[in-house]
Amino acid sequence: MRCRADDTIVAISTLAGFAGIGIVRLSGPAALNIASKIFHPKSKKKIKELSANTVHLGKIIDGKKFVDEVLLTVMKAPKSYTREDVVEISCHGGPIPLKKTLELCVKYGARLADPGEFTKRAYLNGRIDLSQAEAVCDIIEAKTEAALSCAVSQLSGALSEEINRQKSELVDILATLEAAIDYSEDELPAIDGKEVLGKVEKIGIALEKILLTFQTGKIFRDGVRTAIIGKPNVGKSSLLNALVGQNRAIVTEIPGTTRDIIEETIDIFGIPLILTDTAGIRKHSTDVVEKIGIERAQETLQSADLVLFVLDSSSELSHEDFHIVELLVSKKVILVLNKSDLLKKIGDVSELEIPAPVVKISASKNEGLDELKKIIYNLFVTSDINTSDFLLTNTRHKILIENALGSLEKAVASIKDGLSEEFTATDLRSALNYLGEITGEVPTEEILDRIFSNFCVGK
Ligand SMILES: Nc1nc2c(ncn2[C@@H]2O[C@H](COP(=O)(O)OP(=O)(O)OP(=O)(O)O)[C@@H](O)[C@H]2O)c(=O)[nH]1
Ligand SMILES: [Mg+2]
Repeated sequence: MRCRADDTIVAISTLAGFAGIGIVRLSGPAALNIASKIFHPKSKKKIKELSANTVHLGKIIDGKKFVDEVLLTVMKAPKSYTREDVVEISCHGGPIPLKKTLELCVKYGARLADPGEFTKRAYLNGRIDLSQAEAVCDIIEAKTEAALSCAVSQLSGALSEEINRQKSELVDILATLEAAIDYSEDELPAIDGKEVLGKVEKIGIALEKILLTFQTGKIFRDGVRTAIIGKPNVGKSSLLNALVGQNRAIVTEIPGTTRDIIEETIDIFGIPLILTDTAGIRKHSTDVVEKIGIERAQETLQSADLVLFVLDSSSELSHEDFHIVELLVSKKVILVLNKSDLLKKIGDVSELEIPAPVVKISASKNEGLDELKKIIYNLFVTSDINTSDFLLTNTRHKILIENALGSLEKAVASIKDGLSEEFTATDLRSALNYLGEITGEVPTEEILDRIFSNFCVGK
């Protein structure tokens, strides 16, 4: 798998649009050669003779046509992101100069990079392992600073180190077992089954400990999909606006104001909360557009991790509130009693028979929101978590650790049953392989394609 690519790839590595600068990035054996065909440095130096890690002012030229004035950065193998020769051309950040420079690179022999291909090369060339490559994607997509901390810790190798520690323990046990299998009893002292058992169980405990961080890790990485649900006019859009801190959704005193889904992401003590405001749900609407809105609200509700069920505390519970309760089966819910600044008429909400925390707020007066945020955080983060410690955030890693644990359990059973060492060794080897897949020791093309296709082009 670890083989050097012989082609040179190119991509625009910055976001499409209008900006101060934009970067075209080349990586591969012909990077400098291609640059020499299109870049004329002001210093008149030869491109191939430029030292590593230097930046040069010059022009991109198409034949005789001046395309853009740029800065060209040279990095040489193996001291670059991909461990190959890399050239980064910082153009003016408009779509045309970038596209033109990209096309010129292709004209002189570069191939358009696939999504994530620069990072894939960094991995294939052994600069980072697979879990670190995956962390690069998480860094780019981090929605909060806490999510960034998790991803940066994974990039720095915190997860890989822990996995490698457990792998090395496994290799030690396997070495003992395999020696016993290969040599006769007279040549080697008998294996102490209890000692092996103790060691295997210790690895199991360490892996369980990593697994325990997953629930929180995943929430920091992916966020909580939160639907604001309630009958018309209870203040759902007002709540969205209050949480977002701006007038994002239209608020009026007319029931049925919101029709479409409105989505905004906010940061709740590090958790990305992906909030959606929805149309007020009522059973009997004759308005065609409102009906579609209600259908969308119900779909949003189904896919939500959390429902903020908003009630108007200044009016009595109605059959419409009870109708919504029927839609909330097996959902994580917070009952939000809005309009707490008005006279309370709502009565006892335990009649709704929803086992959910209750919070009183006034969306229009910005009251009770901190309390609501604390409740949300505590619903999802149950233990004291320090996001600078590493957290397991990736479902692929979680499944592999679970599989490894399954193999360890089988190994424990075979030791306890007094089966021959070969059985134990087979299970331990399979646990070792699962752990190896996390860091990508023996990856398949299929796994690599799946992982890197999630990246953006140019990374
Ligand atoms: N007094 C008071 N009025 C509020 C509060 N929150 C919202 N309102 C008022 O209630 C009315 C409805 O607010 P919206 O936020 O549009 O309610 P909604 O649930 O989004 O309504 P639909 O989109 O029609 O389903 C508006 O007149 C708001 O000003 C509050 O905390 N106190
Ligand atoms: Mg609304």
